[in-house]
Amino acid sequence: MKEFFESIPHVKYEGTSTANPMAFRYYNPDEEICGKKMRDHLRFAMAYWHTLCAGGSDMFGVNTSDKSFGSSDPMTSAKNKAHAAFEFMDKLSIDYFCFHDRDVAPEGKTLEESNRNLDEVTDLIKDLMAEYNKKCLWGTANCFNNPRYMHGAGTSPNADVFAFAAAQIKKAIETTVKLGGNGYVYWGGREGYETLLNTNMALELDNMGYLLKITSEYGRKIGFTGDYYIEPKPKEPTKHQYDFDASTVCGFLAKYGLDKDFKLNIEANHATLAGHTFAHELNVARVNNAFGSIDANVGDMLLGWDTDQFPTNVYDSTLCMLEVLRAGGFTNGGLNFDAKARRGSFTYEDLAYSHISGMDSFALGLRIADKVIRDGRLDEFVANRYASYNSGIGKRIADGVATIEELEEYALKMGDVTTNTSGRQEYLENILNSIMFG
Ligand code: XUL
Ligand code: CO
Repeated sequence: MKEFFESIPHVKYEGTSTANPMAFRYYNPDEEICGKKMRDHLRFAMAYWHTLCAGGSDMFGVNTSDKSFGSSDPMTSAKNKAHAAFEFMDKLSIDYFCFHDRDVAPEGKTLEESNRNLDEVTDLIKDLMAEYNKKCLWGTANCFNNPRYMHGAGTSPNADVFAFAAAQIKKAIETTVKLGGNGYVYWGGREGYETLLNTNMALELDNMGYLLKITSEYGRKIGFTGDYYIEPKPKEPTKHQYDFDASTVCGFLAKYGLDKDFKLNIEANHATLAGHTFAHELNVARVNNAFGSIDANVGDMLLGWDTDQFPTNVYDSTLCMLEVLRAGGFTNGGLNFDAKARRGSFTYEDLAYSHISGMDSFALGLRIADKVIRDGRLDEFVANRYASYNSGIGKRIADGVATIEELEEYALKMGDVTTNTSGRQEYLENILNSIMFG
């Protein structure tokens, strides 16, 4: 097969002294950090839709980057794209990929034709996975692009659309199983609404719960043993997306009895759109036993939409990796670069530079997060801050045995609280800086 990315070399770790922009300065895949190789901590994945498909178009202009990979015939282009995908992952030392059904093979005129296209291209992808030793982090169905999904998929007011979405998801799960996917993601593409004037929210939510139930149960029946994830997002494309944020999704999962079989895929840009930090959303997932996987990207604080930029903010990657380490690391999840180079960064070299910058930022974040944990001062501070729950009345509260009468008697005897101590936020921020920058 012809080489597609001739200007991209095999990118290697060269350490911090290198000035080579086609090298890693922090990501050394086989180096061990707290007992595990960096590649196993980070489990980097390439997002097929951005890296192989997105051409830089926006509301004001057409593509700036050619992603047809040498053919205008959709099936030939899809097969060339598969070869290009594995060449790219190989050159960048990316071990995993994530895909939507419609990223890898073109949609046909009927569902049957679409399924046939998917089978044909994924036969090739399966061979390429074996040849290049690459794995599938997760698969998903694109139930938002086609006009049939204009009012949603599982939350469409039209039952025919619900049926079509169910059939499409069934096939996407089968395809994920075929490729040995570690996970399957549900992102509620257009599952939300624009106006209550035309919306039956109760029915839409019940239908969405039912769609997740029957499709996820089907996956288990055909031998899918990986994780199911919901990916929260508060808005865009709809004004009110039902999967608003991690907390909302945890409540939804519990209501529809799905909490035992679903975790969360947290995306940084979606967190900030919901008015949260990335670390907050990861923490909510962790404390609800729903920490699963991550879409690593970043938005622009001055823009109110999903810009899907490559993440280069090392504070964010450090706080993210702290959450990952505290969750005990990834099991089936990983760091998927749901990110695209800017429209003006239109060359193949930019594809490499953007992945290198994202991978190095998270590798550095992992190195610093490990130092923060080994340093111990932040953990020690937090443990001491809650020490009043380790004995006496606090322990009785934490154990859930303190009665309301007992608490009243305790408060009356106290007269007033005189034991509050400083939260020391600035002191702690300075500790973090000193660990990061020496
Ligand atoms: C959209 C988004 C999706 C999901 C997969 O904002 O993040 O790409 O990650 O459908
Ligand atoms: Co995403």
